[in-house]
Amino acid sequence: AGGVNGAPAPFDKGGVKIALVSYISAGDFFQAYQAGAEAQAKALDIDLRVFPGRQDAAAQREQILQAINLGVSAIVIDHGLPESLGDVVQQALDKGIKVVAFDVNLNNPKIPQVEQSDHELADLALKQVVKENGDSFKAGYVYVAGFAPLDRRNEVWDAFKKQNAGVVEKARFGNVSDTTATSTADQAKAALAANPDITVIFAPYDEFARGVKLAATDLGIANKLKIYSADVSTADIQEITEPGSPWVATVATNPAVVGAVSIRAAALQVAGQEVPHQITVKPTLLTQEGLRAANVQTIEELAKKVPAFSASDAVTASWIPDKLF
Ligand code: SR1
Repeated sequence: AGGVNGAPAPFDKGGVKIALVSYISAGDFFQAYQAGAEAQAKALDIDLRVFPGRQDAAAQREQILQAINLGVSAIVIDHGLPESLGDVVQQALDKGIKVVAFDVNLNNPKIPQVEQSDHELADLALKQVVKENGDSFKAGYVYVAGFAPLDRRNEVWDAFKKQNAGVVEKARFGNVSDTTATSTADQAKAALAANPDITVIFAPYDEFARGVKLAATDLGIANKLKIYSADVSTADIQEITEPGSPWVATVATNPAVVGAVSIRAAALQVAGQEVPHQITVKPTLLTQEGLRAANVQTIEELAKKVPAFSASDAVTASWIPDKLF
């Protein structure tokens, strides 16, 4: 470890141990988030210990205890169930370990919360829904309660339905597991077969949208359905832009940028510098039409065209390299 020139202690010497403890590792979003965290850690000469998520609350608790025992200086907690984390997170704080939470509400003033402005994300998606479908249609909605970002997006969906009496939610389904897309596809197939009048699906997680698209294609109804989602990846861009795709828009950040921001929030705290309690990475609306017109095929191409996909100005400092992608 050589450290970072001009950085405050302990980053001047390098080798600072930080843990990334995830609840979910499967899927494009979480893999890109981890890759971004790793890139930012490398740029800061951090010894990043990654604990892969298995959608298992008990395993995540155990991993936090392991990280404490490893003597890390900070822990980034990526998703999880707040009720099973409170006491182990408190143990970390009591030992002077800094904690950052991404998309899990730990409700502790000492823990900065990173999020993608989920209310704005859902609002942008639903404005696009109205632009393309009017304010009167039959909808399907994909949701699983208990995940902070999905719960925040759900608040916006509930308010949207109240404000638009012509929007009727005919079916609600969803599954979060290590096979989210295929399990959601099975549920979507049943819901769409039972409700042939559904024309719009709000699926605010890319694995959900991928599942619904699979179901619509299998049922041969892709041409009468429009899917609106959250998140983006290279694979998503290909699914959105392919001919005849029902996936017409998504609202997203670059998850790698969010991963990098989470590590920066941890590093700043370890260096004894100020970090805001609420850290937001703002999402951008990406439409099928816009992606096709710009001939964008990968997340790297997107990063070249949309500055928000290459970097965020959240929690930066002069000593932190932040041009990573
Ligand atoms: C199960 S929660 C999935 C969401 O977490 C992140 O916020 C991503 O945006 C994804 O949609």
